[in-house]
Amino acid sequence: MFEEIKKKIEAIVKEARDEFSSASSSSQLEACRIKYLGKKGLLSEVMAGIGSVPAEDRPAFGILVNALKNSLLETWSSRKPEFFTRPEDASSDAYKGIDATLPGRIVRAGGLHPVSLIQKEVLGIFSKLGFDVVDGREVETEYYNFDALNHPKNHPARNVRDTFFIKNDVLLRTHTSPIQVRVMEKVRPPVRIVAVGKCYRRDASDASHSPVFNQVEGLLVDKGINFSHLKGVLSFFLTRLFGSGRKVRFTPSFFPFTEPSAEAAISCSACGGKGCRICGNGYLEILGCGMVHPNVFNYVKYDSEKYTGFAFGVGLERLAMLKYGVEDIRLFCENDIRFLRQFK
Ligand code: 2U9
Repeated sequence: MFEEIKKKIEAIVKEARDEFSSASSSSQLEACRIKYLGKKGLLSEVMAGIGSVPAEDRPAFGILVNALKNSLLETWSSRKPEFFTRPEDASSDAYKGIDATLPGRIVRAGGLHPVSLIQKEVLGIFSKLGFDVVDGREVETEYYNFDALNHPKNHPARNVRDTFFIKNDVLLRTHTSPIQVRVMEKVRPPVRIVAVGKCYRRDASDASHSPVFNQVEGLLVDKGINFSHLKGVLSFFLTRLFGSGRKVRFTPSFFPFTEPSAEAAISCSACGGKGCRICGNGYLEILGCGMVHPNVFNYVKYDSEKYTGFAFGVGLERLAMLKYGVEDIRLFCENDIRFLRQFK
């Protein structure tokens, strides 16, 4: 009985060896491997018949089948490298219809939006100076958006044509300043924060206006803070962001929440501050700033005799436009991949 099975196995192995030897392509060799050595192949079938082998012959049967299986595996693996296809072997079956000399497909990694990039950079500069980054609610009350920031009751910005009102007394914040008011209500001086987030104004959109934009505002309150601290911090910030080759200039301005108030500008990169077609008078306005108005301190119950502070505000889209040379603010929200791909 055992002799019979042994002969049968040896016949299968001989046949397999012949087929492995005559295979002339990797797909033929693979077909042979599956036929004889695969999970449902002929050798597995023979092995499954171990139950019909007399008990005393089973160990010898197992050893024989395993030895033959291993020798077949060796035959197969010795032939396999012959069909190993290299890119230049374009005539092989594996490369039919494929031009292996073509360059691979480039997988593009995503990048940050230019406004996120500039936001990161701005917040990074102020964080290193010791400012804490804070954010807050986009839906605000009239009190935090206007009253506590010393806007008179008849201020034009309170008008429904300038501000998005949700209902009486509730609106979409027009600046991030309510964040600072809320922080000051909770924290005693010294305060050193930068507030960041989206703001909303009912502006018709054009190349330099958008009804939604992003702001960063800073606030520093302590004993003995004066205008030279403001100039020092903001000159440092602008030089860090735009490079030491640019001059920084402060000119008087007006905001309800600061007194005195100023606007900071940097010299135009094209003309170096002399004045040209791009800038007009040689300088590009970047941000607003000033010493916090004592009325604002009164609202948050800070003693304005004891503490002084400076504040500033900057639009991130404007900064990104100046830094990256973008001429239309609307490009930032159009999601045009050809535009966005230019930033990394
Ligand atoms: C508190 C007190 C004072 C924030 C300030 C400006 C000047 C300013 C504009 C820049 C461009 C807004 O985005 S923009 O249109 N901002 O000019 N912002 S001072 O002053 C504050 C803020 C909070 C409690």
